[in-house]
Amino acid sequence: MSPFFIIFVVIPLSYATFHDFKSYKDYKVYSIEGNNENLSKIMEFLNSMAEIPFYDIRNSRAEVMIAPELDSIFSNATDLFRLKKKIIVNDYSEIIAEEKGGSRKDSQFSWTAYYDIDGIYGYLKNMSTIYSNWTELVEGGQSYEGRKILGLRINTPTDVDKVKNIVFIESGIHAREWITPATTTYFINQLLTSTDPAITSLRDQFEWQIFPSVNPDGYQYTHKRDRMWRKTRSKSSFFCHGADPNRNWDYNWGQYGISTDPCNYQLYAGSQPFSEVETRTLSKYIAELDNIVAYIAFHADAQMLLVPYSDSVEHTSNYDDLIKIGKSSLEYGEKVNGEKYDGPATAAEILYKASGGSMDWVRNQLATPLVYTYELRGTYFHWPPSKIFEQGDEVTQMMVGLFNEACNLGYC
Ligand code: 0X9
Ligand code: ZN
Repeated sequence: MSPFFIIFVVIPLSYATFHDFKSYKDYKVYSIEGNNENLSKIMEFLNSMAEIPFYDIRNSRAEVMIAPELDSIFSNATDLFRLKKKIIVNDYSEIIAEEKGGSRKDSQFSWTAYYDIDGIYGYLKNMSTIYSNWTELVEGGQSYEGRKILGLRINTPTDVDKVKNIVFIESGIHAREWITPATTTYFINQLLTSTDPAITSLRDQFEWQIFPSVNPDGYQYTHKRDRMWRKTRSKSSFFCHGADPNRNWDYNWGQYGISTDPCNYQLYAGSQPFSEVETRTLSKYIAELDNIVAYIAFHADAQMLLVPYSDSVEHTSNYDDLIKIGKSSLEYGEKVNGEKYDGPATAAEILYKASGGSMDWVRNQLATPLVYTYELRGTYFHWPPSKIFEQGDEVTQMMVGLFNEACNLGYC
């Protein structure tokens, strides 16, 4: 082959292949039904053959995203394993196109479009300047590609000379769950600007440490390259990247709901606990905060409220309180849009068992009394940009309901 061919044709072509935004043209989402054992087997088979951008197995049913070139293999495999299949999304690229079409005002952050990491960090910086008397930009850790994990600390002055308890919000640990950073900045905006007494008193009662995107490399990758990316962006093997940052924390690491394959697209737990710089640095930052009363993680899109622990059906010492408080949160949320969430309950009871999550580590290591994971709404990590405010208002009220009941029960 001529060296000119390599320089002028092969190199630009491969550059384009690896550096373009993946279109997901004609990728379908299927629902398949059958017994759990066969569902696990088919997923094992498909995962060994190709990259499966998304799958989820629950209660004799799975949802799986299939590339067009895998379609006939998938069809044969479902016949072989005697599984019933149904198409639920015909072309995922159409969903991505709708999402990209959000309306944004020039140079102004809004909640009618999705912003990349620079947009989100720009917003946080801007707020820390506008409200410089009682907010501050904080650095919760670093990422593999050298980004900071930035958050906003909100601490309004009080008459009483008392150190406030901290509410810590972790959002966007899974890169593709776009509604979580958007909802989190929406909630920050509510705390900063609302005049509703329920929200201003919530703001004043605690010190808030809010991190909209704790996996900034992964999040940026979903904007620039691959909308379905979930993990970090570290090098996990010669050809593969990333570990699931919600399987990488040092509590029962590597036991349930994980993969040991560095190329597994969703669930690789990392080479060891805290192998990822993001979880290692963030956990250190959190451990140095003395008085966290509540740790809240936002995920999408199972529409449920989870309490620790995620890898066991065993209940924590204040489980009954967690459930009461969680119920109040969901009741307040439901009043906004009439939406019901599953739970509160442990992930092991209503979702699936998963080890190495942040929520479990925080509860076990720091004995933080109130620990929750909110799985927000959406379908296949998509939520229309025109409706971000709907999710934002719901979550704001969920926070009001959560802390109302928490204070009633003496946690404030
Ligand atoms: O699997 C997860 O990490 C979460 N679901 S998601 O679809 N957003 O990926 C559930 C998290 C439950 N909590 C822990 N495993 N700690
Ligand atoms: Zn998640």
